[in-house]
Amino acid sequence: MATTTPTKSKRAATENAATPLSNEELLRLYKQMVEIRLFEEKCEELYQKGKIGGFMHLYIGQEATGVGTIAARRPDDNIITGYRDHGAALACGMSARVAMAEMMGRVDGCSKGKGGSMHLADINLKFWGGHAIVGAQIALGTGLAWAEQYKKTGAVTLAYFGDGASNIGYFHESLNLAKVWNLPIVYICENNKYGMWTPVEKVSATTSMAHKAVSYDIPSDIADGMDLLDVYAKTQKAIEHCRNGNGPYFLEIVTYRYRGHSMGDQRAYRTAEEIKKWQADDPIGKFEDVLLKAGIDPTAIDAVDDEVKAMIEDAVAFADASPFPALDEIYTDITIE
Ligand SMILES: Cc1ncc(C[n+]2csc(CCOP(=O)(O)OP(=O)(O)O)c2C)c(N)n1
Ligand SMILES: [Mg+2]
Repeated sequence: MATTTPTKSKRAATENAATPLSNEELLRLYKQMVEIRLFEEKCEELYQKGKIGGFMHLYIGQEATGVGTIAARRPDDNIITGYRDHGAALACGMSARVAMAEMMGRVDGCSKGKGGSMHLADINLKFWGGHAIVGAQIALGTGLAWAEQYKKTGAVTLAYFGDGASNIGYFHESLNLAKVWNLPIVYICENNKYGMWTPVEKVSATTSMAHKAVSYDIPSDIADGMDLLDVYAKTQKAIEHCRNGNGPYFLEIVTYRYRGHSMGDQRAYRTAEEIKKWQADDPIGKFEDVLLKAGIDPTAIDAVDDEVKAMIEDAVAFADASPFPALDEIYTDITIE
């Protein structure tokens, strides 16, 4: 594919292999992962040029988690996540134009240019954002699930958070209440092995995130975050559990972020070998092999790569042509306590 980050498809697969998805759907999900990767590679470039400011946390390496889980949701199921939110926003259907305008602080962004990278959101897509306070989205997501239960909508909430966030009070209080109230929520822990630059084993009593659900009597599973089909299948099962009135479910997704915690992180705390090892299992390269095995023509894959490249260029041009918010906008859309 067209990314500057190494992906590993050898394009050698020839036999047809059955997958639970149609070829059209496989290509659509592949396109979403490529869109996230190219969007973020462009954001890195724009950040270095000073076109994007503030904090920015990249999702590169974790694309199969966002795309694979969101592909399994019903359109009225809620999605809520932390500050590493670009992947979820795009997978929920936010256009690259609107997301890029927000990244660049322009009025045509989803938060009118006032939220930036960490505050992408669009409630029409049932995407409740982007939250900068570690773990806050676990409690907010639990509230969303409670509201859906109260209104008897049948909608399930998917709340995403990191391994680091599993040590915070919000996590434990939320899981407890969700079980007590039998809430329709899937807690999705994206275990990328680090909270900022601290390895999980230094700060967590157990390195198994799924194990933490046991103490709240919440059923759990572990998915391979580099394998979209595994993520998709396990999320489907989790959502079904919740939709059938069986209460909360916990899904640990083992994944890896290729980039630093945020821009400016020198990544001195991990080795080049470790990063290489994960990249050899790249979720996009791996999924490209799934497409080839399903009999999809390589030229169709190349065409998707080209289409996404053009889409990202178009998004940058759109964002660049959009104005910055007016100064008097600074007091609108904010909550003062
Ligand atoms: C309440 C709170 N404490 C600390 C921070 C600073 N902080 C930002 S990200 C982060 C690490 C979170 O790691 P993890 O939950 O594993 O998510 P990841 O960044 O790996 O996706 C910390 C401590 C914060 N934003 N909010
Ligand atoms: Mg983490």
